Amino acid sequence: MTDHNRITLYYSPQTRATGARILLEELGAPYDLHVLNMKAGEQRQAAYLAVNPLGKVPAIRHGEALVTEQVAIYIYLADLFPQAGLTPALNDPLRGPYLRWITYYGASFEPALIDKFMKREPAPAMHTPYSDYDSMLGALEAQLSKGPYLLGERMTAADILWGVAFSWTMMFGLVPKKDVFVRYAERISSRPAFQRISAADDEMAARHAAAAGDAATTA
Ligand SMILES: N[C@@H](CCC(=O)N[C@@H](CS)C(=O)NCC(=O)O)C(=O)O
Repeated sequence: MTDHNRITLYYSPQTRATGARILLEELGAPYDLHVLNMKAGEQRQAAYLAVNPLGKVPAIRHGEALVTEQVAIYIYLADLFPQAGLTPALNDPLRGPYLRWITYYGASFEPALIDKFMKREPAPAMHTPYSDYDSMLGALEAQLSKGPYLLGERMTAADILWGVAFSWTMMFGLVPKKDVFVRYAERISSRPAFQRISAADDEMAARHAAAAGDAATTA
């Protein structure tokens, strides 16, 4: 692996950046972490706002390219390391469905989830980007029922995104623990990369909480 492929991942534990790190591990990609302690508010300081004006992680830097938005990051990284086999090639018939379902995450699932999490009265189906929550989740359930992966027999980067997402959204009670979702999440969460990064995240999150606590006491 040549050094020009080295990625910097702007990172905070137990966030949406965790999935991006799991993907990097699955891809066997060389990467460095630029860690932000969100409990200390580092994501809202000028240095990071110059990277992502929204103050959100994940973001990656690869050479001159800066990429934010996790769906874009997944597509970018999986394409950058095609030898890992986690992205259908441009001429693969699965390429379209792959882009459809990976994009569905940011364009339909998350907006629906945030409305649910905030207990907001959703707009009429015609005015939301996701129709209504049940239709949005039902379409996903129908697709996953074909299994074992989102695109059938082949695991792709989209499964890392969705597997991680189902793990945390079921944990927070935002998505019902239906068998199909539970089995799917387990398929991804039982993988060594997921296990490794989750354990590392637990330690990093504890260190961050302690550091933020110390700073608050000495302030
Ligand atoms: N649209 C962004 C959302 C990323 C996002 O919400 N990240 C959260 C962590 S899970 C964050 O950085 N929050 C920090 C903050 O807003 O202070 C994406 O898809 O990457």
